[in-house]
Parts: sequence; structure tokens; C-alpha cells
Amino acid sequence: MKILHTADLHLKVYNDERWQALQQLLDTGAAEQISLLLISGDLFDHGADLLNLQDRVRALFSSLPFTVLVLPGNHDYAAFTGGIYLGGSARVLDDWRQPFQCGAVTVWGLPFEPAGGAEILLRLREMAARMEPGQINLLLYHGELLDAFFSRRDLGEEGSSRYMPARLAYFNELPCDYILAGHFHTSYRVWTLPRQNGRERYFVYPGSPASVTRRETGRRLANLFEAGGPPREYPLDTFHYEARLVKLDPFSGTDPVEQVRRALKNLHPQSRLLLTVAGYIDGSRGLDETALAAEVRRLSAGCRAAEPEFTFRDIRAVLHDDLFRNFLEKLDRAESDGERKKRLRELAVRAMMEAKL
Ligand SMILES: [Mn+2]
Repeated sequence: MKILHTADLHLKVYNDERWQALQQLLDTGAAEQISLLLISGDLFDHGADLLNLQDRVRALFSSLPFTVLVLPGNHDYAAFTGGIYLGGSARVLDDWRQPFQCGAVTVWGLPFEPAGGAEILLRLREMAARMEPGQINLLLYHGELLDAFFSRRDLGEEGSSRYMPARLAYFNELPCDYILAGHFHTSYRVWTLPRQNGRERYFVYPGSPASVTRRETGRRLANLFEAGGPPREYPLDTFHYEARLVKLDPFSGTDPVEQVRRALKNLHPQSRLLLTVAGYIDGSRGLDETALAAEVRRLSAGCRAAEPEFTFRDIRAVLHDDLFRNFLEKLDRAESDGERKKRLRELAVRAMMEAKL
């Protein structure tokens, strides 16, 4: 039995990039002949978005060849007042006491509630008492794994409070083979839990399937796995931010424009480029700062790029300074380690730049 797991779509409007990501997940589900699509919280960005998109979602989640299970997350739980209908193929897991049975697999949901760690531990114990250890039990959870040591910036747009905080150890005794989570947006992450009855157990954050903030960089993934088998990354062709850093180096012998051009290669067609141009140029030899910035803008305009970030500097005054040239000659003779040479040169550039002001 195949299962597709995602979370944090944060739907806001019809047919935008996030909506298209949901569409793609449904297409993937059909193509891969899955039995279950699990959405571990924050399907909607806000409760009001559920209200506005409900008819469209019902149309989407009707007569699918698989079941969609939706867990309320911290962004949208207020709209899940109980018995909310999202279409004939969908079911909302809004009660931790009522799992969904699909063949040999039992899917439990721990819907979002404003609870602290102690309350969650207690709730997990109550759930454990209801679970049959012989079954393949899955738990959908939307919250913050305290063991992950991530920054709050990894969670999308969140305030400063902790949401449904849990530790991996909370799940040690739970007779669940999979904790399929949501809330952590940045990337796909898997932790293995202690085995039970010789069976492997996993905690998985799939990451957002379409970037919500600029911190969610790189191609987006979902978790597509066989019930009983390990979780697996499934690459999506959905909207995402792609961060690229060009560190211009006037000693490399490569033209700055060429260095930028190289960094713009192999971009995913659904990516939005976040380009940073750093390092140094010799403005006397080719383009000056203003001309180079204009050229970078022109080159990146074709790549759905955001406004580039420019931190590079023209260091022509340093490069043509006799003292600096002497230093470079000595460095060349004295140092054979290329990396070390680069570091020392960098230090000298900085010192000279400051000395000249
Ligand atoms: Mn979220």
C-alpha cells in the first residue's frame, strides 16, 4: 500500500503556486497509485482561507482514486469546528480518538490544540492505550519537534510561541511505526525512532511542498512510501526559491559577468532565483560597480529572479597599490597552499581597504 505524505500547503487563493502544488500532489498520487494522501496540518494559511476555498477544495477532493486525510494545523484549526466537509474523497482527522482505517493501516490524527509538552505527552499516552500494537499505526502530528534544534525561521511565518512542542522521546513507547509531521517548512527531515518488535520506526517532516517564505530554498519534496517500508523523498516540480551566491574574485582570471552567468545555469523552471553577488572586482579593468549591477539585473531578469542582493566591492584602489602588489609577490613565493594563500590575500584586501579610507 502506497502513501503520500505532505504538510504546510498554506492555501490562500485559487490557482496560485500553492494551489498548483496541491494539484501536482493529487496527480502524483494518481500516477503512483497511492491509497492515502496525508496532509499533516496547515492545508490552509488561515481559517478564513478554508471558508473561501472550501467549494474549490470539495471539487478537487471528489471522486479521487485514493483518500485524502487532513489534519488541522496551528494556522487553520479554528475553522475545523467538527464535521467540516472537504469532499467525498477527503476526511478530516479532527478527533484524536477516531482513527481512519485503510486496509492494514490505521491512521491517527493529533489535531492542533494550544497545548504544552506535558499535555501532549499525556494525550499520546491516552492514544497509545487505544492503539493495537500488531497494526501498522501512523500518527499525523503538526507541531514543533524540540530535538530538531531548528531556528524559528524554519517554521514559515510564526510568532514566538511554541506550537504543540514534542520530543522524539515522547514517541518511544507509542505503538506507531510512523510519526508523519508538519510545521517544519524548510526541508525534508527524517529521524529514526527506537525499534519496536524488530520494526523500524520513523519521524518525518516532509517540508513545505511549495515555498511559503524565502527561507524555504531548493527543490521541494514530499514523502512517498510503501506502508511498512522506509520514508522516501519524492521530488516535486513546484514553486520554490533558489538561493545562489556568486563570490566574485578578481584573482581568478574569470570575468565577473561570466562568473554571474555560470551561477544562473541549471535553474529549475519553477524556481524563483534569490541571487547574491558578493566578493570583489577590479572596476578599472572592465565594468565598474554600477555597470556590473546593471548587467547582473539584465542577466537575471530572464530567471524569474527577485531583486539581486549586491554585497560586492570595487577594490581597484587596493589592487593597483604598490604595497599590496609587493605583498602579493611575497605571498606567492612564501605560500604554496592555495586555500591559505586565498585566505591571507582576503585579509590583506580588507586591511588595505580600511587603511585607504
Ligand atoms: Mn505551517
